[in-house]
Amino acid sequence: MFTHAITRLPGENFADGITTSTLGRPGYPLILEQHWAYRQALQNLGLEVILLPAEPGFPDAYFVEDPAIVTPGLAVICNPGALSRRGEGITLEPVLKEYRPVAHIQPPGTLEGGDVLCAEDHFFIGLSERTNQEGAAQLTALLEPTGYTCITIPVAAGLHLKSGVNYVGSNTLLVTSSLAEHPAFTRYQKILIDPEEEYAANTLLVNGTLLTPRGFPKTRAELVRLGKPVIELDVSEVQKMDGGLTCMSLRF
Ligand code: CIR
Repeated sequence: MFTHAITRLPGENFADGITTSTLGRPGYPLILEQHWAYRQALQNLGLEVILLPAEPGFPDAYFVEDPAIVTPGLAVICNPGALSRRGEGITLEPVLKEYRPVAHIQPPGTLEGGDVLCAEDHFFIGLSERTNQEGAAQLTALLEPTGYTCITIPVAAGLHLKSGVNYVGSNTLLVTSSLAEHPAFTRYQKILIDPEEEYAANTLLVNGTLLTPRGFPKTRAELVRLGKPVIELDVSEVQKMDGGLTCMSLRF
């Protein structure tokens, strides 16, 4: 069970963050509303939600999932592959230190939390434009002694590994077709995402409830079939910045 979530307020300049999206420029009042609803949903699921102030120097910093990883025994400050995001971990570190011992990914290793997917006692680490083999090896060396197994997965499409696959409990992965056939996923049940709904692969399991982006009815119907409560959240402005539901919090 998660008891805490760290979040960060999007700054007024959040639209200056990195994006490949062609959905248009996002609006500030609307992302604040969507971020509030997201925090509220986590709180309703029993989490204490920590809200950090915006970081004007780092427009992507409200995607707190990328600069750090938290496991039951450890917090890891990442070295993001995106140059404009290096340094986001500095203000997260003192907060994480209140809860966990903190380790660091060192250059030339790069790693972003969006590439790190935990399924029970196993970690999948995406090798992407943001996360390299050296970063993955450093994380593996930190996690394996604490009882986890780790495996790397090449990310050919999308920003991060979790843009294309997420664990939804019950030994089941919600996965896009480009990742579904990876041999590391053989032992899981799979919900294959409809090609028109790929964004919904970024669905978040929190204490037995699934948070999924609004507007993806086929995925929603599949998730409902799993028998867990499903909550839809509008994250249109977050999607415009290539982000999603997992990216906006560190759960532990
Ligand atoms: C970036 O490109 O770094 C941000 N605009 C989006 C990060 C999304 N994070 C995530 O998927 N974990």
